[in-house]
Amino acid sequence: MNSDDCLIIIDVQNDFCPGGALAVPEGDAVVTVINSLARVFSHRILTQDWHPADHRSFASNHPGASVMQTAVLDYGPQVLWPDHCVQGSAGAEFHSGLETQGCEMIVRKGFRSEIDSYSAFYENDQHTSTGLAGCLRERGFQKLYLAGLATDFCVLYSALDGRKEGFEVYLIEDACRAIDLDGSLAVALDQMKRADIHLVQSAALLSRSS
Ligand code: VGL
Ligand code: ZN
Repeated sequence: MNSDDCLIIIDVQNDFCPGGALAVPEGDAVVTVINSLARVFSHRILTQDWHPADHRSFASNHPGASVMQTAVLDYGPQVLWPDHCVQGSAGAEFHSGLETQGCEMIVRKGFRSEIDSYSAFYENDQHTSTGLAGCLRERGFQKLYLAGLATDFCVLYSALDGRKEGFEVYLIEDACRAIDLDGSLAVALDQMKRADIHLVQSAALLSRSS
């Protein structure tokens, strides 16, 4: 891969893996794929979902609400999740098998109690910036390759915002897994196609550079 390519590893955390609070089916299957990609990308960045216990995306903070229900918050509709990725908890840690040592930056998101943040670039109010776009531009990256969890939430919104910020965006399909809430995976793949986000498989990237 080239020096202006960056692998962005989204939310490969215990709570999104089997046994976690918001387990994505086969979520842990992305770990070996992402570790093998580390061999061919010189630049890797991690994101970490990082919520305070009183976070508004948690159903537990809405009396009478149930998990996976949609609520209307100040910025619009928001799925109410089980408590997950609470700052400092074991569930918020990266999966223990994930090779994080060579990663150059960790972007934490969702740390404001009132706003959720699926995207690595903008919080769910679509206005509050994480600062990532500026960092990537200053580092001179042009092509972003996305991997991680979950395809239809944090990976999707990161991919769409990456395009909006002018990057070329590639989704490494087999390095991601989806929550698939009411058909959300199919909708996500369609949205990404329409936004000119390229779908690629890890094998193609691995063979290209070996
Ligand atoms: C995510 C739901 C809530 C994700 C994060 O990483 O896709 N999904 N918080
Ligand atoms: Zn979250």
